[in-house]
Amino acid sequence: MAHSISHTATMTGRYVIQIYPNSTSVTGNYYVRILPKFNEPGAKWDPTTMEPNNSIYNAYQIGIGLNNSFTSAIQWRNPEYYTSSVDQDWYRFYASAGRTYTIQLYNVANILAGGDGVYLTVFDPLMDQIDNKVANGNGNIHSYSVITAGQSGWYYLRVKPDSTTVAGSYRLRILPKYNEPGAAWDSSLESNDHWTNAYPINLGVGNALPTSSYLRDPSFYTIRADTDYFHFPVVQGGVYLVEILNVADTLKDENWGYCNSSFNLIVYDPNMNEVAKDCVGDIEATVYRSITFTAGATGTHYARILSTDQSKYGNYTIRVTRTN
Ligand SMILES: [Ca+2]
Ligand SMILES: [Ca+2]
Ligand SMILES: [Ca+2]
Repeated sequence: MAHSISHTATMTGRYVIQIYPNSTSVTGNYYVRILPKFNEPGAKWDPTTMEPNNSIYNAYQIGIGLNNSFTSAIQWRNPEYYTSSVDQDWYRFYASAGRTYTIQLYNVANILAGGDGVYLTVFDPLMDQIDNKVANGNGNIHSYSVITAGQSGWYYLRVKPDSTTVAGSYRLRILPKYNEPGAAWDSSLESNDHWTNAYPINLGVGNALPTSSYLRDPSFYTIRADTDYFHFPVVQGGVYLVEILNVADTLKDENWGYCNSSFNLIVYDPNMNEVAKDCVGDIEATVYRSITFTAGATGTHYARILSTDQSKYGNYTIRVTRTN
Protein backbone atom coordinates (compact mmCIF):
# COMPACT_ATOMS: atom_id res chain seq x y z
CA MET A 1 0.00 0.00 0.00
CA ALA A 2 1.33 3.43 -0.92
CA HIS A 3 -1.03 5.82 0.85
CA SER A 4 -4.19 5.77 2.94
CA ILE A 5 -6.60 8.25 4.49
CA SER A 6 -9.33 7.59 7.08
CA HIS A 7 -12.27 9.93 7.14
CA THR A 8 -15.58 10.12 9.02
CA ALA A 9 -18.33 11.68 6.92
CA THR A 10 -19.88 14.65 8.65
CA MET A 11 -22.70 14.88 6.10
CA THR A 12 -24.38 12.64 3.55
CA GLY A 13 -23.48 13.42 -0.05
CA ARG A 14 -20.92 13.13 -2.81
CA TYR A 15 -17.25 13.16 -1.81
CA VAL A 16 -14.44 13.60 -4.34
CA ILE A 17 -11.03 11.90 -4.33
CA GLN A 18 -8.25 13.31 -6.45
CA ILE A 19 -5.10 11.29 -7.13
CA TYR A 20 -2.03 12.85 -8.70
CA PRO A 21 1.72 12.08 -8.53
CA ASN A 22 4.27 14.35 -6.97
CA SER A 23 6.11 14.46 -10.31
CA THR A 24 5.18 15.85 -13.71
CA SER A 25 6.97 13.12 -15.68
CA VAL A 26 5.67 9.75 -14.36
CA THR A 27 2.99 7.37 -15.63
CA GLY A 28 1.73 4.00 -14.37
CA ASN A 29 -1.14 1.94 -13.01
CA TYR A 30 -2.54 2.03 -9.52
CA TYR A 31 -5.46 0.63 -7.56
CA VAL A 32 -7.78 2.59 -5.34
CA ARG A 33 -10.37 1.26 -2.91
CA ILE A 34 -12.72 2.71 -0.30
CA LEU A 35 -13.34 0.48 2.72
CA PRO A 36 -16.07 0.84 5.35
CA LYS A 37 -15.10 0.83 9.03
CA PHE A 38 -15.03 -2.68 10.54
CA ASN A 39 -18.51 -2.46 12.05
CA GLU A 40 -20.27 -0.68 9.18
CA PRO A 41 -22.18 -2.20 6.23
CA GLY A 42 -19.98 -3.85 3.61
CA ALA A 43 -16.91 -4.36 5.82
CA LYS A 44 -15.07 -7.41 4.48
CA TRP A 45 -11.70 -9.16 4.67
CA ASP A 46 -9.91 -11.93 2.82
CA PRO A 47 -10.63 -14.93 5.10
CA THR A 48 -7.12 -16.34 4.58
CA THR A 49 -4.94 -13.27 4.96
CA MET A 50 -7.36 -11.20 7.07
CA GLU A 51 -6.34 -8.27 4.86
CA PRO A 52 -6.90 -5.44 4.42
CA ASN A 53 -6.32 -4.74 8.11
CA ASN A 54 -3.75 -1.98 7.89
CA SER A 55 -5.57 0.55 10.05
CA ILE A 56 -7.43 0.45 13.36
CA TYR A 57 -10.62 1.21 11.38
CA ASN A 58 -10.14 -2.03 9.40
CA ALA A 59 -9.25 -4.19 12.43
CA TYR A 60 -10.16 -7.85 11.91
CA GLN A 61 -12.30 -9.44 14.63
CA ILE A 62 -10.79 -12.31 16.61
CA GLY A 63 -12.17 -14.55 19.35
CA ILE A 64 -10.95 -15.26 22.86
CA GLY A 65 -9.45 -18.58 23.97
CA LEU A 66 -7.02 -21.31 22.98
CA ASN A 67 -9.37 -22.63 20.27
CA ASN A 68 -9.50 -19.27 18.53
CA SER A 69 -5.74 -19.05 17.95
CA PHE A 70 -4.89 -18.43 14.30
CA THR A 71 -2.07 -17.97 11.79
CA SER A 72 -1.49 -14.78 9.86
CA ALA A 73 1.46 -13.13 8.15
CA ILE A 74 3.34 -9.94 7.48
CA GLN A 75 3.08 -9.76 3.69
CA TRP A 76 5.94 -9.34 1.26
CA ARG A 77 6.09 -5.91 -0.29
CA ASN A 78 5.86 -6.52 -4.00
CA PRO A 79 8.89 -4.75 -5.51
CA GLU A 80 6.85 -3.95 -8.64
CA TYR A 81 4.81 -1.55 -6.54
CA TYR A 82 5.69 1.75 -4.98
CA THR A 83 5.11 0.99 -1.28
CA SER A 84 5.74 3.23 1.69
CA SER A 85 6.06 0.88 4.66
CA VAL A 86 6.02 -2.68 5.93
CA ASP A 87 2.71 -4.54 6.30
CA GLN A 88 1.04 -4.12 9.68
CA ASP A 89 -1.95 -6.05 10.96
CA TRP A 90 -4.76 -4.75 13.15
CA TYR A 91 -7.19 -6.94 15.10
CA ARG A 92 -9.97 -6.31 17.57
CA PHE A 93 -11.47 -8.42 20.32
CA TYR A 94 -14.37 -7.85 22.67
CA ALA A 95 -13.28 -7.59 26.31
CA SER A 96 -15.52 -7.66 29.38
CA ALA A 97 -14.90 -5.10 32.13
CA GLY A 98 -12.75 -6.45 34.95
CA ARG A 99 -11.50 -9.52 33.09
CA THR A 100 -7.83 -10.14 32.39
CA TYR A 101 -6.55 -11.17 28.96
CA THR A 102 -3.12 -12.46 28.01
CA ILE A 103 -2.36 -11.69 24.38
CA GLN A 104 0.37 -13.82 22.83
CA LEU A 105 2.21 -13.31 19.57
CA TYR A 106 3.90 -16.67 19.06
CA ASN A 107 5.39 -19.05 16.47
CA VAL A 108 6.83 -15.95 14.83
CA ALA A 109 8.85 -16.95 11.75
CA ASN A 110 12.60 -16.44 12.12
CA ILE A 111 12.59 -14.45 8.89
CA LEU A 112 10.63 -11.71 10.70
CA ALA A 113 13.79 -10.91 12.69
CA GLY A 114 15.02 -7.34 12.43
CA GLY A 115 15.53 -4.42 14.81
CA ASP A 116 14.02 -5.05 18.23
CA GLY A 117 11.64 -7.78 17.03
CA VAL A 118 7.93 -7.85 16.30
CA TYR A 119 5.87 -5.35 18.30
CA LEU A 120 2.54 -6.20 19.90
CA THR A 121 0.67 -2.98 20.71
CA VAL A 122 -2.70 -2.80 22.50
CA PHE A 123 -5.31 -0.04 22.37
CA ASP A 124 -8.41 0.47 24.52
CA PRO A 125 -11.99 1.19 23.30
CA LEU A 126 -11.10 4.89 22.99
CA MET A 127 -8.31 3.80 20.61
CA ASP A 128 -5.70 5.03 23.08
CA GLN A 129 -2.54 2.94 23.32
CA ILE A 130 -2.40 1.05 26.63
CA ASP A 131 0.51 -1.35 26.09
CA ASN A 132 3.42 -1.92 23.74
CA LYS A 133 5.61 -5.02 24.06
CA VAL A 134 8.40 -6.59 22.05
CA ALA A 135 10.52 -9.72 22.46
CA ASN A 136 9.41 -10.26 26.10
CA GLY A 137 8.14 -13.84 25.75
CA ASN A 138 9.17 -17.29 26.95
CA GLY A 139 9.26 -20.50 24.95
CA ASN A 140 7.78 -20.10 21.46
CA ILE A 141 6.11 -16.84 22.50
CA HIS A 142 7.82 -13.83 20.97
CA SER A 143 5.87 -10.90 22.51
CA TYR A 144 2.98 -10.86 24.95
CA SER A 145 0.81 -8.34 26.75
CA VAL A 146 -1.47 -8.74 29.77
CA ILE A 147 -4.34 -6.32 30.15
CA THR A 148 -7.30 -6.03 32.50
CA ALA A 149 -10.23 -4.41 30.74
CA GLY A 150 -11.26 -1.17 32.45
CA GLN A 151 -14.51 -1.21 30.51
CA SER A 152 -16.40 -3.59 28.24
CA GLY A 153 -15.87 -2.97 24.56
CA TRP A 154 -13.60 -3.46 21.59
CA TYR A 155 -9.89 -3.56 22.28
CA TYR A 156 -7.40 -3.37 19.44
CA LEU A 157 -4.07 -5.04 18.66
CA ARG A 158 -1.40 -4.14 16.18
CA VAL A 159 1.30 -6.53 14.99
CA LYS A 160 4.22 -4.72 13.37
CA PRO A 161 7.82 -5.79 12.75
CA ASP A 162 10.70 -3.47 13.62
CA SER A 163 12.06 -3.71 10.08
CA THR A 164 10.63 -2.39 6.83
CA THR A 165 11.97 -5.27 4.72
CA VAL A 166 10.80 -8.45 6.51
CA ALA A 167 7.85 -10.75 5.88
CA GLY A 168 6.64 -14.04 7.32
CA SER A 169 4.01 -15.85 9.33
CA TYR A 170 3.04 -15.63 12.99
CA ARG A 171 0.29 -16.83 15.28
CA LEU A 172 -1.86 -14.88 17.69
CA ARG A 173 -4.14 -15.84 20.57
CA ILE A 174 -5.90 -14.15 23.45
CA LEU A 175 -6.20 -16.23 26.61
CA PRO A 176 -8.57 -15.61 29.52
CA LYS A 177 -7.15 -15.60 33.04
CA TYR A 178 -6.95 -19.08 34.59
CA ASN A 179 -10.13 -18.65 36.66
CA GLU A 180 -12.22 -16.79 34.07
CA PRO A 181 -14.64 -18.18 31.45
CA GLY A 182 -12.96 -20.03 28.57
CA ALA A 183 -9.63 -20.66 30.31
CA ALA A 184 -8.02 -23.81 28.84
CA TRP A 185 -4.67 -25.48 28.33
CA ASP A 186 -3.40 -27.97 25.78
CA SER A 187 -2.27 -31.53 26.57
CA SER A 188 1.19 -30.18 27.53
CA LEU A 189 -0.49 -27.86 30.09
CA GLU A 190 0.49 -24.91 27.86
CA SER A 191 0.19 -22.03 27.64
CA ASN A 192 1.19 -21.48 31.28
CA ASP A 193 3.96 -18.97 30.70
CA HIS A 194 2.57 -16.17 32.85
CA TRP A 195 0.87 -16.21 36.25
CA THR A 196 -2.39 -15.13 34.61
CA ASN A 197 -2.34 -18.48 32.75
CA ALA A 198 -1.10 -20.61 35.65
CA TYR A 199 -2.22 -24.26 35.44
CA PRO A 200 -4.25 -25.52 38.44
CA ILE A 201 -2.53 -28.13 40.58
CA ASN A 202 -4.33 -29.94 43.37
CA LEU A 203 -2.66 -30.56 46.71
CA GLY A 204 -1.43 -34.01 47.69
CA VAL A 205 1.08 -36.65 46.69
CA GLY A 206 -1.57 -38.34 44.54
CA ASN A 207 -1.94 -35.18 42.46
CA ALA A 208 1.71 -34.94 41.44
CA LEU A 209 1.69 -33.58 37.91
CA PRO A 210 4.09 -34.89 35.26
CA THR A 211 4.83 -32.22 32.65
CA SER A 212 7.70 -30.72 30.69
CA SER A 213 9.59 -27.63 29.77
CA TYR A 214 9.46 -27.83 25.99
CA LEU A 215 12.26 -27.37 23.49
CA ARG A 216 11.79 -24.15 21.53
CA ASP A 217 11.24 -24.56 17.79
CA PRO A 218 14.36 -23.22 16.02
CA SER A 219 12.28 -22.06 13.02
CA PHE A 220 10.64 -19.48 15.30
CA TYR A 221 11.98 -16.15 16.46
CA THR A 222 12.15 -16.84 20.21
CA ILE A 223 13.76 -15.06 23.12
CA ARG A 224 13.94 -17.28 26.22
CA ALA A 225 13.42 -20.81 27.46
CA ASP A 226 9.93 -22.04 28.26
CA THR A 227 8.66 -21.23 31.77
CA ASP A 228 5.73 -22.83 33.59
CA TYR A 229 3.36 -21.43 36.23
CA PHE A 230 0.98 -23.41 38.47
CA HIS A 231 -1.54 -22.16 40.99
CA PHE A 232 -2.91 -23.77 44.13
CA PRO A 233 -5.01 -22.66 47.12
CA VAL A 234 -3.51 -22.17 50.57
CA VAL A 235 -4.97 -21.30 53.98
CA GLN A 236 -3.34 -18.99 56.47
CA GLY A 237 -0.97 -20.85 58.81
CA GLY A 238 -0.74 -23.90 56.57
CA VAL A 239 2.74 -25.26 55.85
CA TYR A 240 3.23 -26.28 52.24
CA LEU A 241 5.93 -28.20 50.43
CA VAL A 242 6.47 -27.61 46.72
CA GLU A 243 8.72 -30.14 44.99
CA ILE A 244 10.17 -30.63 41.52
CA LEU A 245 11.18 -34.23 40.92
CA ASN A 246 11.98 -36.77 38.21
CA VAL A 247 13.77 -34.07 36.25
CA ALA A 248 15.20 -35.04 32.83
CA ASP A 249 18.97 -34.71 32.47
CA THR A 250 18.42 -32.29 29.57
CA LEU A 251 16.72 -29.88 31.98
CA LYS A 252 19.20 -30.16 34.84
CA ASP A 253 21.68 -27.39 35.32
CA GLU A 254 24.73 -27.10 37.54
CA ASN A 255 24.48 -24.21 39.93
CA TRP A 256 27.48 -21.93 39.76
CA GLY A 257 26.55 -19.85 42.77
CA TYR A 258 24.12 -17.63 40.92
CA CYS A 259 20.41 -18.43 40.80
CA ASN A 260 20.25 -16.57 37.52
CA SER A 261 22.28 -19.26 35.80
CA SER A 262 20.30 -22.37 36.72
CA PHE A 263 16.97 -24.13 37.00
CA ASN A 264 14.78 -22.18 39.44
CA LEU A 265 11.70 -23.05 41.46
CA ILE A 266 9.95 -19.91 42.71
CA VAL A 267 6.83 -19.55 44.89
CA TYR A 268 4.76 -16.35 44.81
CA ASP A 269 1.97 -15.10 47.07
CA PRO A 270 -1.44 -13.84 45.79
CA ASN A 271 0.11 -10.44 44.95
CA MET A 272 2.90 -12.09 42.95
CA ASN A 273 5.49 -11.21 45.57
CA GLU A 274 8.21 -13.83 45.78
CA VAL A 275 7.84 -16.05 48.85
CA ALA A 276 10.87 -18.26 48.26
CA LYS A 277 13.22 -19.44 45.55
CA ASP A 278 15.26 -22.64 45.23
CA CYS A 279 18.00 -22.95 42.66
CA VAL A 280 20.49 -25.26 44.37
CA GLY A 281 20.41 -28.99 44.82
CA ASP A 282 22.03 -32.36 44.28
CA ILE A 283 21.92 -33.08 40.56
CA GLU A 284 21.48 -36.80 41.33
CA ALA A 285 18.61 -36.42 43.82
CA THR A 286 15.08 -37.49 42.89
CA VAL A 287 13.71 -34.25 44.34
CA TYR A 288 15.67 -31.70 42.40
CA ARG A 289 14.18 -28.51 43.85
CA SER A 290 11.95 -27.93 46.88
CA ILE A 291 10.48 -25.09 48.91
CA THR A 292 8.68 -25.21 52.27
CA PHE A 293 6.71 -22.16 53.29
CA THR A 294 4.06 -21.12 55.80
CA ALA A 295 1.16 -19.29 54.19
CA GLY A 296 0.80 -15.78 55.59
CA ALA A 297 -2.69 -15.38 54.19
CA THR A 298 -5.44 -17.50 52.68
CA GLY A 299 -5.53 -17.29 48.89
CA THR A 300 -3.98 -18.45 45.68
CA HIS A 301 -0.26 -19.09 45.56
CA TYR A 302 1.85 -19.72 42.49
CA ALA A 303 4.77 -22.02 41.75
CA ARG A 304 6.99 -21.32 38.77
CA ILE A 305 9.76 -23.27 37.15
CA LEU A 306 12.24 -21.32 35.09
CA SER A 307 15.43 -22.30 33.36
CA THR A 308 17.49 -19.27 32.49
CA ASP A 309 19.72 -21.42 30.28
CA GLN A 310 18.29 -20.98 26.78
CA SER A 311 19.08 -24.52 25.66
CA LYS A 312 17.44 -26.53 28.48
CA TYR A 313 14.24 -28.54 28.10
CA GLY A 314 12.75 -31.84 29.30
CA ASN A 315 10.30 -33.63 31.54
CA TYR A 316 9.74 -33.03 35.23
CA THR A 317 7.06 -33.59 37.85
CA ILE A 318 5.66 -31.01 40.24
CA ARG A 319 3.79 -31.75 43.44
CA VAL A 320 2.45 -29.60 46.27
CA THR A 321 1.53 -31.01 49.68
CA ARG A 322 0.40 -29.56 52.97
CA THR A 323 2.61 -30.83 55.80
CA ASN A 324 0.86 -29.63 58.98
CA1 LIG B 1 -0.87 -9.18 7.15
CA1 LIG C 1 -2.03 -5.89 7.04
CA1 LIG D 1 5.23 -23.09 29.59
